[in-house]
Order: sequence, then C-alpha cells, then structure tokens
Amino acid sequence: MGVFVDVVTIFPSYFEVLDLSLLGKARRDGALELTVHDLRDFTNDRHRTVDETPYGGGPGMLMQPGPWGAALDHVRASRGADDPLLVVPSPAGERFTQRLAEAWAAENWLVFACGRYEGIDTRVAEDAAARFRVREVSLGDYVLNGGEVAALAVIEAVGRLLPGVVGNEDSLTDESHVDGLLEAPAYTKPAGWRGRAVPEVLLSGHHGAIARWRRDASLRRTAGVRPDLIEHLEPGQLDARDLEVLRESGWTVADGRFRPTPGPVAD
Ligand code: JF5
Repeated sequence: MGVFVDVVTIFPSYFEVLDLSLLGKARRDGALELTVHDLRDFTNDRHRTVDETPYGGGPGMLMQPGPWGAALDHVRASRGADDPLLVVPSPAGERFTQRLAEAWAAENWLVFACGRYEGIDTRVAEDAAARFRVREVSLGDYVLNGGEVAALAVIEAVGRLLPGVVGNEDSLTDESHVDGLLEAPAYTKPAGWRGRAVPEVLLSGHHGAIARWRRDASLRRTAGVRPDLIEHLEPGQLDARDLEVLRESGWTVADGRFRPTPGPVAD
C-alpha cells in the first residue's frame, strides 16, 4: 500500500497537474493516493467565506479558523487510526530539504493545509497539534501567493522517492543534494556542439576517472555557488583529493569544519 495524501485548499484545480507524468503514474499504480478537499465546502454562509480582517489591524486578510477546523476534523476522521503529518507551507516555516523529503517518503499519511492571503489564524495549527504532527515548512526565502505551489513541490519531492515511482532507482542516489553537494555538469550526444566539446574523460570509458572528474566538478560547482553547503560538509567523510579540490576552491579545515581560507587563496 502506498502513501495517503490529503490536500485542503480553496483552489483544488492547482492539483490537477498531479494527474501528469511520474506522479500521475504513481497514483494510477496506487503508490500515492491523493484526495483534494475544497476548504469552501466547510463554510456555513451563503458566500462560502474563508477570510477575515486581522485582529490588531494591519494589511490584508487572514483565513478564519472555523472552516479550517471543520476541514481538518473531516480529513482526520476520513481514514483509520494512522498518525497523520500535517504539512503547512509558510514563508515562516522551517526549510524543506531533501532530508525531509526522504523522511516523509516513509510516512503513511501526509495532509497539506494550503493557506492564502496573509496566512491562517494561528490557533488552527495549535488546535490541530492534538490530532496531527504539525510541520510548518518553507521552500525558500521568498513569498508565494498561497501554499498550493509549495505543497505541489513537496508532493513531487516526496512522491518521486516512493518505492517504484522513479523507474531507475540509481538516478536517485547520484543527484544534487543527496550527498550534500550539487551534481556535476552533464553532457549527451553530440560530442561536439557549436564549437563546445564534451570533456574527454567522459568519452574515455574509464569509470574510475569519470567518477573522480564528476566528484571534482561537483565540489568546485558547490564551492562556487553554494558555500552554505560546503560549511555543512563533514571533513572526515571526504577523501584526500576532495580536500585538495576544496583547498583549491578556497576552503580550509579548522576545528573539524570547512571555513573560507583567510586571505588570498594559495595555489
Ligand atoms: C503562503 C501565508 C502561506 O509563500 C509561501 C512559501 C514560501 N516558501 N515556502 C512557502 O507559502 C505561501 C503565504 C502566506 C501562508
């Protein structure tokens, strides 16, 4: 049996894209069982209102707790006594990472609460914590118009890790962020294109040399664009050549951590 995913939103049609491609196949195969709920179905007024002005003043509107409480009660009661994880996308959440995607791919039941406007009345998550494990997550340091696009990203990142969803399981281990580094540049045919040659080593058939070239390129690329990832590497996990490449890229080991080399970079 696969993972259950429930989504609560005022825009159910955002989730129609999950009929497509790999995730669509995962659903047809039963690896991912998705149910989308319209928050407005849990309102009681003629206009199906979900928003109100914030107490204390300030710009914009908030989502009222009433419809959210009813919707989450309904979702919680819709299945047996599993242990659902309630995921609430928010710019104020903890960062969503590949590590969380891997952990959540082992869950039985994920529920997504997609806020709009300036967010959801704070009491909704407090109240839900009695019935769900609640995680507020952010995709990154930018603001979206609602949680739907963030929920789609999380569902895709988790869904592609479910057993049997990605055809070639090996493709899941060699990619960016799986080992804390960015992936090396990649090339396909033709070997020459617009005067640009594919690096010779990749045509050599020497698997050891290719793996080392990719490792070097991965370390250099990560050092160049994501110094925050280098700071999180464990120097003891790296080999002597890794350390040499990082030293050439301006990183020194001090107190068991990578630090930018002080002063001009030595050669
Ligand atoms: C949202 C209130 C949710 O903007 C985001 C977001 C940014 N990174 N990750 C998620 O979510 C939409 C906006 C305002 C609640």
